[in-house]
Amino acid sequence: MRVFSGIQATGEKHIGNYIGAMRNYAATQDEGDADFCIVDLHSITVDYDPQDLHDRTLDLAALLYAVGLEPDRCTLFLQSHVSGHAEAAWLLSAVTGFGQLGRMTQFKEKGEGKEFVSAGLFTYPVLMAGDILLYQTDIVPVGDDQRQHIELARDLAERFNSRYGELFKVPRGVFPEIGARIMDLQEPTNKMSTTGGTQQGTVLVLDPPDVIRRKFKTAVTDSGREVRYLPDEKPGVSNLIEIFSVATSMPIADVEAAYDGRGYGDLKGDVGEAVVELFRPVQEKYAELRPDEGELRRRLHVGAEKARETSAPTLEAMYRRMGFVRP
Ligand code: ATP
Ligand code: LTN
Repeated sequence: MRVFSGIQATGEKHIGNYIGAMRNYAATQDEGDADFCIVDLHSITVDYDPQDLHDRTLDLAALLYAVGLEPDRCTLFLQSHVSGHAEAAWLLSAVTGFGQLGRMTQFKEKGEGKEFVSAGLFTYPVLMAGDILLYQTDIVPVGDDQRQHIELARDLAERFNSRYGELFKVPRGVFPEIGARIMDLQEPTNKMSTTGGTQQGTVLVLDPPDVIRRKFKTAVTDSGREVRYLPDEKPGVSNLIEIFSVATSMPIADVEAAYDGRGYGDLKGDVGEAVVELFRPVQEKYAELRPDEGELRRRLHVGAEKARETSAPTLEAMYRRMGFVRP
């Protein structure tokens, strides 16, 4: 089985990224051949700073190794190191409908109210589909916000297959049962996000312990006092329960039972503490790995070579099926 996922190179990673995606990369790397891609080409579709992109890319590589990706159990690489990704995006744009892209909610959300909306933001999902399809991927571990993009990738695979002959495997998204959509602690009806959320409501994996505790202590909860998992009625408390459940491996019903008759305050304090403990080993490993840029670059170089080798036959087949004269 082949596993593939991509993660943006900019933005500091938060507990939503960790629970919704990163920890599942680590968990799936032994389920088959796993490729994980830092999608730096995607990062230029919104306003960004080049020096920041450069530094954040290396930060993220160190963080992914720190959460448990092992160079000998999976392939981690930078999207821009494997030129086939940009090529696949162009080729797949031939089977992508303009109207289809216009319906993408992420495009609408990220473009809304902006003075400048890049063409790249619009075609972004085609690049993402290419990322996945080039690796003949079976499963894509992602958070809930990526459902529509995965659906598009499946659609493009099917359209290509029927137009040019069977080539791509049609991939399937896998979403965590708990924590597929972690909400902002200050605005629990909105997804936690470094690009769209509040700073105080976004807990970063690399936040110092005191900052983590404070963010949970000040989390917005709902009216009432009962610690019950009811996402529609009690989005704030339900979000905290989900985070606590993941951080402690305690089923949701047990969390509810443990806080029966106690107030929200206890829960907030305990979630903060559990998350500090959850991130402690990750932060320690990160501090060890990040300074050695030579080693990070070496690992990414090896990763890119492997990724090129895996994706090259599919890229070549795409060109041939589409009628290109090959050198
Ligand atoms: P952001 O919204 O912070 O800008 P993003 O979703 O645009 O993040 P990535 O950092 O590439 O971009 O996301 C990496 C992974 O994290 C994706 O699989 C995404 O589905 C998942 N993810 C992002 N936000 C959340 C969240 N709040 N809850 C659960 N999973 C999430
Ligand atoms: N669009 C995703 C990032 C992404 C991705 C991918 C995820 C780019 N290419 C391929 C899974 C598979 C996001 O915004 N989080």
